[in-house]
Amino acid sequence: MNPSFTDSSVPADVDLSQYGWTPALDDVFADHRRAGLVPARIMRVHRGSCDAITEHGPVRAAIPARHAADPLAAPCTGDWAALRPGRDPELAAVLPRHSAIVRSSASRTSHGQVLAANIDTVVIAVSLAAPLNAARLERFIALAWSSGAQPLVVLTKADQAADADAAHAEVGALAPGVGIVATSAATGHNLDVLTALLGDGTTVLLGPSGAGKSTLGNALLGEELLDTGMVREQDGKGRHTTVRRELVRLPGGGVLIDTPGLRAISLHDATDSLEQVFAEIEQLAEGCRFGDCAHDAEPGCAVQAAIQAGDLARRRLDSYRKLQRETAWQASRTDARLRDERVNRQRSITSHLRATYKFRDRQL
Ligand SMILES: Nc1nc2c(ncn2[C@@H]2O[C@H](COP(=O)(O)OP(=O)(O)OP(=O)(O)O)[C@@H](O)[C@H]2O)c(=O)[nH]1
Ligand SMILES: [Mg+2]
Ligand SMILES: [Zn+2]
Repeated sequence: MNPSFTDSSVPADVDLSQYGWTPALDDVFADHRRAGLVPARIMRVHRGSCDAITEHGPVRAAIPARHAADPLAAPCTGDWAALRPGRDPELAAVLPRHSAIVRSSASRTSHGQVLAANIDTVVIAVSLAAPLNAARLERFIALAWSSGAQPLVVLTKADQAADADAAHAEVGALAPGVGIVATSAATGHNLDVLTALLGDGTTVLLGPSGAGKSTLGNALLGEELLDTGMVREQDGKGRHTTVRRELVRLPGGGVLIDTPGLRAISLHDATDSLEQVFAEIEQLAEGCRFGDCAHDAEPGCAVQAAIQAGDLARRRLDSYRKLQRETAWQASRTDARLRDERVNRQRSITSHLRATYKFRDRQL
């Protein structure tokens, strides 16, 4: 950590544009600057503090407890923040996000959990050395679309693929409108293509444990900065080697966020993104006789016709329905929570008003 960051006489030694800072953010930050705050991008979050990069190098900044109250607003890796400099730097504000990966948290509340913020590309790592899990890939793609960033499927371990072309085609059928590139960190295959695709934006690596996210990250970095681990012999599953979300700068421009392998992905607010994940079904549905066709037993159903003709896998339709039910349920939980919050807020306003009037009445 660099304590000199508190001293404004020290010239800036980090160009934050290399970390994704834009002129538009300069405008957003103007008031913070006037208030004596400095911009920083959050690289890593700890309990009660974070590591962030500033114009004067990396610092550890305290995160006041009030920022943890709303999990969706809590600072996370990739966030731009306004820090109050000093001997003990402190996070004062989180800037508005242009994209965020939000999954439904495991808790009973309907709050989401932000995995990474201000992402341009979501790389979904899929190992070619293990059998394809179609339903899981569909979830990852829905999660990626709903973030507001561009998904990209990266097939890893191409050097171990039984039939890379067949796997490519299989993934293509699950991911309409999503780019797919097969890579190998072991042989370097297509790493140049991937580097060009990612450009100088912010990329997050998502995928199950053992998919090769950190190994791919190191290959893109050109050095072993990220921890990697072995997979189990029998099923190719990883051992959750990466334990925290971590932002690093890529040598050719752009930044990379490595993440721990996700065990389960619950979608948070993905209703719209499902239509993109299952774009071919939505397109077929335009040919159904009834506008509100449920693609069950309705006459003139183009979706069922495509299944009969072997043009659409029944599994895809089942999967779509399952995820639709899940997001509808999530949405109803969110609605219930918002309603409760509104009621509580209203109650406290009412009791406050009552107390005020009582007080005034007594005064009169
Ligand atoms: N043959 C081959 N093995 C690879 C390749 N990429 C990764 N591996 C191996 O796959 C295993 C898991 O790699 P990691 O990079 O740790 O996987 P991860 O996705 O980061 O896993 P978590 O951090 O647990 O989420 C390691 O043994 C790697 O050596 C590749 O391109 N080819
Ligand atoms: Mg890892
Ligand atoms: Zn139909």
